Amino acid sequence: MERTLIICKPDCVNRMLVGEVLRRFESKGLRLVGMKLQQSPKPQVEKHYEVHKERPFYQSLVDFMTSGPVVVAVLEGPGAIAVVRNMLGATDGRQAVPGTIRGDFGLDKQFNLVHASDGPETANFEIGLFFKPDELVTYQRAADRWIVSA
Ligand code: FUP
Repeated sequence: MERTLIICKPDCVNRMLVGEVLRRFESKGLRLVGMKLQQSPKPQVEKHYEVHKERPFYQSLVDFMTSGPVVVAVLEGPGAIAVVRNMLGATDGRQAVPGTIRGDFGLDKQFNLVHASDGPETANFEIGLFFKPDELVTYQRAADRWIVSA
């Protein structure tokens, strides 16, 4: 089992696509283990995007990510990190393949709806940045769901 962090960005919340995005992940078989709506504090967003600090789009990205509420969530499932990244599609909505979230709903590189962790280390770091341990809930999947074989 793997966990990954997703952020439904301010454009996603503003366009009322949060339910659609979560529906896709849930339908795929990924389990929500943490979720909240928040107005992100600037230092948290700066830490989250620290790897892009020297990039020309960094300031604009931080401004965007603090411009309105976001929904942050942790999803769990086998191979969750790669599965979620594949379902998001390419960073730029113009290049993202139809069928992916960005491919179906976006036309922009910055307003690209959803963030998702890109590897196990990033996922650990990002989950710790946005959630306290007691905000994550572990529960058993029902045996009759037929999503993952034993
Ligand atoms: P992704 O992993 O697909 O979210 O994309 P990156 O890690 O390459 O970029 C992080 C965020 O920076 C993207 F979500 C959008 C933003 N970005 C820009 O705003 N402009 C760019 O030219 C590249 C990325």
